[in-house]
Amino acid sequence: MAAVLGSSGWWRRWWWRGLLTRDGSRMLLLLLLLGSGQGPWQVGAGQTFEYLKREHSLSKPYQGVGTGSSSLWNLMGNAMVMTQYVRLTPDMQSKQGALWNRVPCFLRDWELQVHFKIHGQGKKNLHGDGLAIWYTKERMQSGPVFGNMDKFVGLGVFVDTYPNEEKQQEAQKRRYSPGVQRVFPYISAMVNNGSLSYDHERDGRPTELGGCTAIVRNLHYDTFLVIRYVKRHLTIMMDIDGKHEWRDCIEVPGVRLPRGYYFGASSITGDLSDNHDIISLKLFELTVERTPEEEKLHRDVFLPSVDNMKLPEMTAPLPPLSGLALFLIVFFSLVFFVFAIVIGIILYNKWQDQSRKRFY
Ligand SMILES: *[C@@H]1O[C@H](CO)[C@@H](O)[C@H](O)[C@H]1NC(C)=O
Ligand SMILES: [Ca+2]
Repeated sequence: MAAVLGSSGWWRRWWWRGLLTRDGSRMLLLLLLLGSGQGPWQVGAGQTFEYLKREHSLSKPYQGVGTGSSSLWNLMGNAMVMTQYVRLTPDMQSKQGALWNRVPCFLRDWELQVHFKIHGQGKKNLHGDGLAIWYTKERMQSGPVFGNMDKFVGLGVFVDTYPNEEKQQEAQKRRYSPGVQRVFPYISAMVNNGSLSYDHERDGRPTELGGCTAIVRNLHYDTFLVIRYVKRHLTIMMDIDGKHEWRDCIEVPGVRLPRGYYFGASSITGDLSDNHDIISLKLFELTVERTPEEEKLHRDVFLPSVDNMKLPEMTAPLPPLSGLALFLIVFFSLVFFVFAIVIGIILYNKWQDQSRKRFY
């Protein structure tokens, strides 16, 4: 099919539009046009096919959600299934909820489209804390990171609605330098091998792979997020302006994620709250061509990692002072101190001499 249709202009436009479409309706139209109900969905420059994977997807009516072992999705905490959405948390203090896929995902290249809604009574910056989308080794754990465990193993994408760090700095009467200020709500991503803690007080700044501002609360149109993982390239885009277009947020090459992890979504409220709703999660398998070199390069990994990852604020701790260094520092400090006192006495005497002279 790629060979036949690959170079024609109208077809390329279709691909592109398909790429920009999240609601499947146009996709269905195209599939009908192609006359194949289960046909592939072409998204790239002739080598990418996209299939919806029902076992990793969630949509209305939420029949596969429940507690049974036959359910595709399990709920946790305060999460509730409604007719039009799955509510992770209601707009009430100290709630947490999550939604986890029961089927591990063994796809190599995939795209997760998240249709979500965050809304509530709180005024600007008086709402929280946001929601997270997960692809992790563990599932159904509760904890402090948007309702999921800390030191998770895998990928976390956070839609953070409350600027903890900024509020703390304000309280201490300190100001951000403009270059480092992040405007909230803010989307960020983190890859963890289980060794890193998510720093809630700093909104994950020390461990973030990238991020962008995303004004997503209380909007009257639909808001979407897409997480695409192709050839170890992680791309996160959003459609939150009601324009039906994907806008870039995060792009990181060299992201190694093992297969067989679970998709999930979670949320937490504290003193501040919001309704955090998931309307749908659609996982597409992306079929991409790999050169033999890429095949070799993209072998399975057992721990998540990011190539050439320099965590900006993980500076190496200073080596402990050796005994000799400590001795020298103390010694020279003492020498300096004595020297300063001697100089001081000399100057004082001189000054006294002079003032005495002035008197006579
Ligand atoms: C886990 O990640 C940390 C921080 O990125 C790194 O220092 C450590 O070497 C990693 N551990 C393994 C076993 O790869
Ligand atoms: Ca926060």
